[in-house]
Amino acid sequence: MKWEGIIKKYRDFLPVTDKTPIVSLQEGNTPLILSNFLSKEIGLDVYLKYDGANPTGSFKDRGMTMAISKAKENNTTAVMCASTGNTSASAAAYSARCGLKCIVLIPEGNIALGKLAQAMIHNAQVIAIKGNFDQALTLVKEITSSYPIELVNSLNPFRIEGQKSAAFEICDFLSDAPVFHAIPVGNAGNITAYWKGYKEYKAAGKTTCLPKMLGFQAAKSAPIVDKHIIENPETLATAIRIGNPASWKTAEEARDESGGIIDKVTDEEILQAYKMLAQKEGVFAEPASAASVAGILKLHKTNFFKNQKGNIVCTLTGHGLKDPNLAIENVQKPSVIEPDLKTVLKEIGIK
Ligand code: AN7
Repeated sequence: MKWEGIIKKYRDFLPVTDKTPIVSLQEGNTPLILSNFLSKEIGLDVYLKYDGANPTGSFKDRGMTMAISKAKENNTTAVMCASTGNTSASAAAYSARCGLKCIVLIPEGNIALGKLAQAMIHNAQVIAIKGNFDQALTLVKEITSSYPIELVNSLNPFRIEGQKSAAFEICDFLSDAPVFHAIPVGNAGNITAYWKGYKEYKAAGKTTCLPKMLGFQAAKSAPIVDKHIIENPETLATAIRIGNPASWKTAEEARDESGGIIDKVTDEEILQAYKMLAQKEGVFAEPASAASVAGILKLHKTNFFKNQKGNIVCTLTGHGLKDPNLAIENVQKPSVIEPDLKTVLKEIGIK
């Protein structure tokens, strides 16, 4: 089958018309990988929705194809976002594809190297603020509400519309909805989008059930779990270093309507899951993505999945290459040796 991106595939579920110029990089159709290690460990079939395999390396492309297509339809000339990195990379790429000006506000020093490189090479205007994501988003909201610049953060409803396509793909692949869906939570747009997608697919008769949504925040950036705004959020998973999520309320709705939970995982648990995915599954996802896996492992320890059957899907939201520094910091450095046969053989344990 020819794959032309999520808008063409799921057009009946999306607010597009014949007049919408579709701006696409053929996003979506990402792998749903059965995790042998996690399935054995937990006793249910655990699938990894590897959205790092999208064109710019994160799930943001699903929402961005919609937001940018609609911006073009409305004759917008400039778009703007605040970002912990992936939104800015995606906005910059889709803007470049259709000749839009793209302005991004990022928290200085807290965005992974790969994401910064992407925004810059796609020629976005990148502005680093001496503050955090929440402050950047406040500024962007103010500017886009006063000037003719389109907001492309997930407060833009077209972003959520596009992102719900990941839930459709999972249901199409499994022939029904999973029993549990685990997902990292930062600004909470994605959990909102998945829940909307699952509900719409069921209403359309495409599935028979709905999953329980399991959201996971980083322990020191967990406003929804802690029930208050975090002024100075911290975590090595910089993608979800967010203290006042824009979609807070709809994330709680997804949790409560689905009978799920939103919990938190420590940086140590995130790192462990991050390494496990790379070393036991061959799947390199960025640390924020590993929060979903860290989360189900945490729940497993409390017997949460005991006597449960069926599938768990974990969304891996971004590619591991986004944050090369973190990978290198957390493994043994290569040994440096003389370039002769004897020394190399000795190094690999052949006498
Ligand atoms: C890899 O790019 O907020 O809960 O500005 O990059 O929908 O915010 C990124 C978020 C999870 C959290 N995993 O998703 C941004 C930004 C990765 C991410 C999240 C993000 P939301």
